Order: sequence, then structure tokens, then C-alpha cells
Amino acid sequence: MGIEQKTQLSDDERLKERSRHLRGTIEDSLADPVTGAVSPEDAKLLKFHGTYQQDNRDLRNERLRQKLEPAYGFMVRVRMAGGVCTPEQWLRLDELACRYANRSLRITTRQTFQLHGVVKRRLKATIAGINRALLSTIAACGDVNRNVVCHNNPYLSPLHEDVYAWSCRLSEFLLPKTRAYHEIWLDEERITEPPAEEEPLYGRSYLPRKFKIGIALPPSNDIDIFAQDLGFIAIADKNRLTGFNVAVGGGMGMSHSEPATYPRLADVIGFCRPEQLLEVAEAVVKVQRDFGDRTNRKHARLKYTLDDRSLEWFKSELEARLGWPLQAARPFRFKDTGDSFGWVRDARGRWHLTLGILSGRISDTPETGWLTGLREIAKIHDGDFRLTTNQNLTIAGIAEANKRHIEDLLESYRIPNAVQWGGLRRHALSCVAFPTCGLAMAESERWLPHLLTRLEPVLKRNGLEQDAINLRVTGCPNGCARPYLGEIALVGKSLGRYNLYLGAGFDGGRLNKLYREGLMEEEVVAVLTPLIERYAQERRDGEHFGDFVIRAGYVSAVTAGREFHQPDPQLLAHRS
Ligand code: SRM
Ligand code: SF4
Repeated sequence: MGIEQKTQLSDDERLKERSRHLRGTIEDSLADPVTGAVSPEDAKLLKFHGTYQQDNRDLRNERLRQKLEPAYGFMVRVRMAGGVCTPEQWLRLDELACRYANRSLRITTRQTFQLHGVVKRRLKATIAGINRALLSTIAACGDVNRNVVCHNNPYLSPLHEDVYAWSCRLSEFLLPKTRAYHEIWLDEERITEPPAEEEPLYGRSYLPRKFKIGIALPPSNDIDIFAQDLGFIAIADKNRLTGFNVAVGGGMGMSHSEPATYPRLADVIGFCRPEQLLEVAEAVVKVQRDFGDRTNRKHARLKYTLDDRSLEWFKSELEARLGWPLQAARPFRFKDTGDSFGWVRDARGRWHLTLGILSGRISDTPETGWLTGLREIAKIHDGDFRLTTNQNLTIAGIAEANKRHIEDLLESYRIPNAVQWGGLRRHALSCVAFPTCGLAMAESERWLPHLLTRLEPVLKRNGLEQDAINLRVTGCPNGCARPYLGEIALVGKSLGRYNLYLGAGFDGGRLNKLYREGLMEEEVVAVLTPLIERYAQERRDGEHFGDFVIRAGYVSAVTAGREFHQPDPQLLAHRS
């Protein structure tokens, strides 16, 4: 870190540095009975422990009016590499969700669970309970490597299995080493002055910002490899893993009207052998640790380090640290970013069922018994559960003898079969947003069902009901449902208003472009209807919606993150 950077360190950097490896005053904050909140500094440190302080935004104004403090609750995020858990772990999480949270499990876009609405006095019991289930929450959030995501069903072939095993190794390898987590949540003996070497990789200040890694297995790009800070693309020869292409510098987050912030897709910089994967990951993390911007958190992700210093610089810095050059990247091709639903049988005769769960929300409603139904399935299932980064779920490794029983349970609890859904619904993602997300500007998860109900008839009228079009909705521009990779994306601007983006690649290889600003639901439907009609009439054989809107001149193709906010010549021509 240069002297100049050191003197201008952001407040968060100073906090991390003096936090004694993430201890801060969290224990005092938790013990304070006067408030349901923790101190602002501890709220920041808690993220590294896998939990966010939030307040119920539906109640915020009313509580303010009544001069009450906000209805604080904590979101707890589980770290679960590759999104895999056993039936016993499922049952334990379900129990914690019902006892301490809001009776719901939420599958995230990074293949894990979140619990919402845990009050402060229950937080320790919740996190300890997750650990008792042999899961953890450490490093699920914070300026460290987060949950490593990976293609979801390792049983499908030995290759899938290999790739999953690497995601687990990576996740373990990059874990913070601080004992703070064990002291605070698991009652391990306290260290008053932790030694500097407690955190050999991350040091006292951890990373400048969050860091995300994923492993993809072509032709599926279900994990959106190009949205990761660091992506590994598995390369195989005759179903045997030969190594990984290395992709760096992806990220989605941006702010409206701040062109210095933008989504960016990762660049493929070379290839490494499987046994080199951990070394490469460590070196990439260290380059970002040492060169990432610690003065401005809005400019601190790896994507900006790369764009500021150049890809060539990054590659040579990386190779200098490795002491060997990456090999030339190997050819690969992605087909799509979606999940395949329904039943599949593997070579060993075990069954796998992928269920579509709108926005990943598992709770009981008058229509569907998602939570209870899956609980009953977990009680009899002898395989495991695999979450997808598209917020869906595979019940994996079902024994032949159990298949019928599971089918009956799905039917009794009216759990829908996504095979019968339309193509848009099957490819829809939305972030959490209201009422828990403190950054939401508009509804997302709660709006998606309404939006689908409005758009599906338009698609049906045009004979496109079964066509796969990927739709992403978020309540703000931070990009939690990776909206800038949606062929159609709606990004919240203010309550009830959204920016409409069009034209991402169906294979996850191209960003979309702003088409209209500040639309209300009616306007979204009105603007999309003629585009959908034209697509139905004029599309070429196999042409995806995202490609069509570019060929038809609605938006220009974005070829680099830095171009994302540039005025669109197509749009200007369209308007004049
Ligand atoms: Fe996210 C912040 C939810 C995946 C980019 N994200 C948040 C917070 C914690 C809001 C906050 O900081 O107070 C949200 C909590 C909402 C709630 O009530 O639960 C939140 N993010 C989510 C989840 C749950 C969305 C979902 O509906 O599934 C996803 C949890 C993933 C996980 O299990 O780890 C989630 N977030 C993502 C992704 C997608 C991904 O990683 O593949 C992105 C875009 C990729 C990226 O990181 O660039 C993403 N979240 C952000 C950002 C913008 C970061 C940036 O570089 O600008 C923020 C805001 C921030 O960090 O300042 C954010
Ligand atoms: Fe919240 Fe915005 Fe992320 Fe949605 S995209 S969960 S509104 S931070």
C-alpha cells in the first residue's frame, strides 16, 4: 500500500485494522439489553461473521411515528460451498428458521441459505445452532472470500464431482483464521491481544472489499462465471478434468447516476492445472489485497483494480507472484445460465429432482407448503440437497425406493413442478429487497410474481410461452440477482419505478444496456409488449431475445464494463 493510500484510508479500513481480527466490541453490543441493535461499528464487523443488522422496512415509518426504535432483526447467511447440505442439516436449519427467524429459508443467488428477522438476543443461539449442524456462517459476508459457488449436481458425472470437491477445498483454503468467531459464538477461550500471525493471508485489514469465486462446468454457465471476481472454468478431456481457465475481474454492483461505478464481466487470462488452482486463487487474492483501493469502497472491487492498472499489468503481477506463467486459455463454450428442471437419473441409478422456487423463498403460504413439504422430504431423504445459484433446489441422490414417496409428498404439499412453468418464469431471478434489505429502493421478490403474471399472457399470445428468456429483477442497482446479465432486467430506482435493461447474452457472456428509465409496472408491460411481438415475428432460428433486441436496433451490444453507461447510439437513433 502506498503512503498516499495509507493516509486516506476509508473508515472501514481503520475499523478493520483496530478490530483485533474482527472482535471489535461485538460481545458488549450483543449483551446490551437497552436496544435491539448493535453499535454501528460492530454492525460492520458482524458481516464477517455472516450476519447483517437490518430493520423491518414495512414497519419503519410507523415505529418512527410511535417514537420506537426500528424493528431490528438480523439476517444470517450460511456458508455452504457449492450449495450442498444433508437432510439432517436441512432439518436443523428449518428448526432454527421456525424457532428464531421468520419461518422461512431463503435460497440466495450464491447457493446458500439466509434466515431473516433473528432478534439480537437470539443471534448467538442461531449461529451456534448452525455450527452444531456442522455448517458455519463465518465469511459468508464481509471483506473476505465469500461462499464459493459451483455447478450444482456433482452426481451427474465424476467430472461434476471433481469440480464440486475443488469448490470445497477452495472455500476451506481461503477461510479467515481468526478465532474471534469461535470466541463470540461458540464460547471458545478468549484471546485479549491476538497475535498478528492470526490471519496470515488476510492480515489485520482483510481485503479492500468482498471477494467472490465460482467454478463453472461448460456448457452450463449456471453460476454466471463472468460475474465473479475470480472464476475457474473447468476444462475436460474425455470426461477427465485437465484444468481450469482462469477468469478475473467480474462484478455487478454500481450506483445509479455514478458512471465511475459499473458492472464488468471477468476476462479469461489463462489456464492452470487442477493442482495449481489453490495457488492461483491465493495469488489473485493477494494481488487484490495489496493493490485494491482502500480509500473508496465504491471503487474497491477487483474489477476496478484491473481497469485502473490494466489486465496486462494484473497478469504479470500474478505470474510474478506465482513464479510461473499461466498456460494459454483452452477453448470452451457456454450454452446458458439457467437450471434444468425435473427428474434425471444418473449412471448409478439414483434420481435427482430439480425444483423451481420463485426467488428461492421457502415458506408456507395458503397455496403451497414449501417449508413443511421439504421438511417432510428431508425426514425420509437419504441423499442430499443442492442449492443452485438461480435460487432453485435439487433434491439429489434419491434412492429408487424413495422416488414415489417424494412424488407423493410434493403433490400433498402442492409443490409446483417447474417443468410446467413458462420459459420466462423458469429463467426469472429476483433479489430479496423489501422488507429486509436496507438498501432496497423498490420491491423485487414481492413484485416478481405480479410482473410474471402480467408478462406471461403477452408471451402466450405471441406463441412464446415456452421460450427461454432470462429475466432479472432487483430492488436497487447493487446487482444481487446479477441483473446486468438479464436479457430483460428491471432495476429499482424508487418505490414502484424501475430502469429497464435489455440485451444480455443468454450464455452469460454479454452485459445488457439501459433501454428505458423509471418505468412503473404498467409502463414496463407497455414497453415490452411490442418488442415481444416483433421478436415472435422476426426472430431468426434459435435467436435469443437478448441477441434479437441488439440486431433489431433497440440497444447496442456492450462489449466492456466501462462502456456500460455510455450513451447508446442505437437508442439515440431510435428516439430521433
Ligand atoms: Fe448482495 C448487499 C442480498 C448476491 C452485490 N446483498 C447486499 C445486502 C447484504 C444489503 C446490505 O448490504 O445491507 C442484501 C441483503 C438483503 C436481504 O435482506 O437479505 C444482499 N446479495 C443478496 C442476496 C441474498 C440476493 C438474493 O436475493 O439471493 C445474495 C446473497 C448471496 C450470498 O449467499 O452470498 C446476494 N450481491 C449478490 C450478488 C450476486 C453474486 O454474488 O453472484 C451481487 C453481484 C455480484 C457482485 O458482488 O458484484 C451482489 N450485494 C451486492 C452489492 C454491490 C457490491 C458492489 O461491488 O458494488 C451490495 C452492496 C454493497 O456491498 O455495498 C450487496
Ligand atoms: Fe438489496 Fe439491492 Fe441487493 Fe436487492 S440488489 S438485495 S435491493 S442490495
